[in-house]
Amino acid sequence: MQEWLTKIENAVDLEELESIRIKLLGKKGLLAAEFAKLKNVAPSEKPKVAKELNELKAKITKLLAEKKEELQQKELKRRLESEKIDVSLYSPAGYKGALHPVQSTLDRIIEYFVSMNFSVETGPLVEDDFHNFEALNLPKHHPARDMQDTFYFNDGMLLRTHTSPVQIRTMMSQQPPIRMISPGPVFRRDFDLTHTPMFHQVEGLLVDSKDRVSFANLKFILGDFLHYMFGDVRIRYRPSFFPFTEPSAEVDISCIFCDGKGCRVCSNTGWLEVLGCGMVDPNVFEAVGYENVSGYAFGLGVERFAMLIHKISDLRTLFEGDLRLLEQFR
Ligand code: 2NL
Repeated sequence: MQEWLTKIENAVDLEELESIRIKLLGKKGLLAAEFAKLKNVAPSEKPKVAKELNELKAKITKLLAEKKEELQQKELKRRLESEKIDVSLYSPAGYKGALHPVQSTLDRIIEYFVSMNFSVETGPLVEDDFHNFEALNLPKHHPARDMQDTFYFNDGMLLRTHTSPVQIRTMMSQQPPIRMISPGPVFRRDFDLTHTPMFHQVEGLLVDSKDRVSFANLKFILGDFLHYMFGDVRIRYRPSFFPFTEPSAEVDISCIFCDGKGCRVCSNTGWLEVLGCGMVDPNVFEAVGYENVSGYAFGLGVERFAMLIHKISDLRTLFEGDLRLLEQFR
């Protein structure tokens, strides 16, 4: 038997140890054979022999378990050593990463407004009804709050549908003057060729005393901004409506694909809609406790800007994570 104990001790891998275990403790193993011989042992001797056999079995079981643990540790150590990744190694020559076009577009938008002394503010993605709707002059039962447009949690919280709640939070924690933009992801229950459930928005807000902010100021900064983003384009303002601004306008640039002559991208109108804007509605100022102030605000979709700037025709390519897209932006 000592010979078998030595074999256990000398086993080099788990496979060998398992074959030893079967040979010793298996149904047809050596110990089973010894136990079978018990019936031939004289009754007076039986308890003693049986006790010895049981002790031997316990000893073997314990040795096998110890050896198994030791070999497993050895195997783990070997794998950790052999599969180690050297993060300091150089990657193959010429293989460079690239910024996603949505990120580089966002960077450029932020760069413009920072240069104009706007601060960059962020806030929670999971919002409450007050900051996302109520304070923005979207009272209960307003159609924009419809279950169909908003992702609601069971406790009444929701995924923000625009970045405006960041402006609300900023106005409630700071005093005017305010000059800020709020970039970030927003969420809507909308999924088709031209809509994704998550997209990125940048909204801007400027608030100062009543006599210091006008629609002309808004037109200047947006015109300057659009020329910075799109180069030498013509700009027009169309009257529009948003619950949180009054008056409100949508801003178009002359089509950058056909220079305003009319093509498929601009549906033969010669114009592309790129921004929504307006003077902040007095109800919004009342909700945040501001008095005797005036302000302008605007909002844009970053994916739309990225698609126009890089002439990407299918929105879905921005979300597929296909490296062939990024390879074109290195
Ligand atoms: C669009 C239009 C807009 C705003 C966003 C705003 C925020 C506050 C007060 C007033 Cl706190 N207005 N934001 C104003 C006008 C338009 O976005 O087309 N976005 C993609």
